[in-house]
Amino acid sequence: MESIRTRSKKALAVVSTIGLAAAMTVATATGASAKGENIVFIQGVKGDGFYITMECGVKAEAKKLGATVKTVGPAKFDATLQKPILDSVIASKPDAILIAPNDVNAMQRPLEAAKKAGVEVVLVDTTVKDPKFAVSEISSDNLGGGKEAFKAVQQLVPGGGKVMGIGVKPGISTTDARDKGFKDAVAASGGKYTFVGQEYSQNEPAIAAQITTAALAKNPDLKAIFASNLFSAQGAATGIKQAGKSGQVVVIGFDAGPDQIKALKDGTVQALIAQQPYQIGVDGVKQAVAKLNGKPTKKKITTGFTIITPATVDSAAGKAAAYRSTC
Ligand code: T6T
Repeated sequence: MESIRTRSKKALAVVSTIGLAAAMTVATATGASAKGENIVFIQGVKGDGFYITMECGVKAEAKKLGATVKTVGPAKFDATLQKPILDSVIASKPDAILIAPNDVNAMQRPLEAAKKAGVEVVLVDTTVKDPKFAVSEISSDNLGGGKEAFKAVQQLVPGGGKVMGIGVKPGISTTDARDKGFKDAVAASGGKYTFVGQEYSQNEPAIAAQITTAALAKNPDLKAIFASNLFSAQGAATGIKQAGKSGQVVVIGFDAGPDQIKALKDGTVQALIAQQPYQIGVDGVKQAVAKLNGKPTKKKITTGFTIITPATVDSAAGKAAAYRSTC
């Protein structure tokens, strides 16, 4: 005769088998409607409105497609900090990563290693020297963006004069292309404008502010500054204010974070070139999921930008183009 204990053990076994079957049904059902791809988004740097907005797009699209996504990023825009993060992500064996590499050279081999380890790589925003291992490269037309910045200078300072650039640091595909686009456009403009130099902020607003005040002391007749990313533009605006030159020197900034929108409204900055980071995030997840499901992918996707001026900043288009600080 079975003891109560044995019987209840058996009963328990039946219950757990049913429980397991039920759990398996749920897993299968989830798998059928969504494959549950495991994606990691590695930002260019944490706490940057551009990548925060991109993360919002990444999360929204991942939710829509049933993928899981985790976001990580270095504390500074610096390949020596981003590489170990990438290495540990590869060790965690996700299905795919979306990454904004911090340097065209330094991140090349680490990303090739990701692909070799079986992780699909989608390059969002920045790229590397030879991106052929990547599923897709998704970014703004950065060279064109630099040229657009110079067109804005031509409109705002039609008489010509001295102009300069404040970038981040050499080796970043995006800002290098913007800086080049601006400089080339100045050179092609027939001598009315003089490019007095390209400086680098190291992505630190305080350094961009120092560069600006020093440049104004050296060239009191400076007419315009092109600051090719969010933190450079933020610092350029601070420098202009510190020098008491608000409205006297034209500042064109790339990106549209809250501080930059504020500077535009208070007249320190005259135009912002807002990218579409949310869309880059959406497209990044779409490409990763397509690849993982054997569907066609696009090697290159170029997203657009919106030029925001004081006249358009409060319009629906201007508001939609502004970056987010939370999702
Ligand atoms: O301008 C963006 C991004 O496109 C660039 O690659 C790095 O700087 C930003 O993140 C803005 O801070």
